[in-house]
Amino acid sequence: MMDSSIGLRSNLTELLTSIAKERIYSSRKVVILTGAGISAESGIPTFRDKDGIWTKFSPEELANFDAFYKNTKIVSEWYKKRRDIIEKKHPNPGHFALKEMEQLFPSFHIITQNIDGLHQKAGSEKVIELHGNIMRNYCINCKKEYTTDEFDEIYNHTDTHIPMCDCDGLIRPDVVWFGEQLPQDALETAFQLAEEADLFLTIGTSAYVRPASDIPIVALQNGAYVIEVNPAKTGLTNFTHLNLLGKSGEILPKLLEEIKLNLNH
Ligand code: BJW
Ligand code: ZN
Repeated sequence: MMDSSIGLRSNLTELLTSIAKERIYSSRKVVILTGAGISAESGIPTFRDKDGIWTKFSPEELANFDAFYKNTKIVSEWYKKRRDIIEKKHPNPGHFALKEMEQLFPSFHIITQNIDGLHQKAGSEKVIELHGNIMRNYCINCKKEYTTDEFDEIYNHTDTHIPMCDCDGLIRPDVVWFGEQLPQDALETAFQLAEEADLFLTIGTSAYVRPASDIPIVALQNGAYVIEVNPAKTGLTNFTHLNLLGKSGEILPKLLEEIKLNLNH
């Protein structure tokens, strides 16, 4: 199915096949799926690369509800540390290229597995968050929401470093852990968009975690032209129409320029 793999230093114009050009430039409904890789060039580590988060911490220990319930202090500290880092990070050229692309197509949506909010910081308007957002928190008992500042206020004034709501419920980050359902609206919208897409880009994700990894498959099954942008091969690579092998911060700005020059609607 694959057209070809495109190396980082290649000239995109010369290497896009005529089919790729035709499909990209005539697309009206564009859907993007992003993963941790798109934020790597902003200085946020991915999960499964050699410097990834899971090489230092086990997801079983930290990213599930039981871990949070049993080791609330450790898990809360870990999220607070990550939140403090992410808060200071900025979108990179990959995020900004997608923000510009949003203006070029009649329908353009980003479905992200990322919890860092960098697409929104870059100015993208149609962003669907599948795994939540690390800047939000809520009480597991009464569901009251807490901003980062409100969380920190409680956290910093608690000797135990166990953040508690007024109702005595634990306050957790608003992210989706293993074994938890994804937000239903977001998931339904994501699959609906994938079914209707003309062009689908899967960017910076290992496509390892379900159900997000099923979304590009649905796009393929429904006739979308599917492009992967990633410096490494993934479980999806052999199924996509085109693989742009490289960093999204370098490839997406080049792709944006091509689209600006050639869009035919
Ligand atoms: C670049 C780049 C550059 C590098 N440019 N690219 C068997 C047992 C138990 C469970 C399961 C099972 N099989 C399936 C499951 C379900 C499970 C799952 O998928 N597990 C897998 C481990 C197999 N899924 C779930 O549990 C989900 N829920 C669910 O299924 O509910 C159903 C249910 C039914 C009935 C009852 C209950 C539930 C929930 C999944 C939640 C995932 N959560 C996390 C943590 C979020 C919070 C946090 O951050 O702490 O989400 S895990 C982590 O992985 C995070 C990510 O969003 C997600 C995906 O990772 P991503 O983005 O793909 O990152 P990486 O690191 O894997 O890949 C980065 C890529 O970037 C690489 O390819 C690089 O090459 C590339 N890259 N630099 C472009 N510059
Ligand atoms: Zn509460």
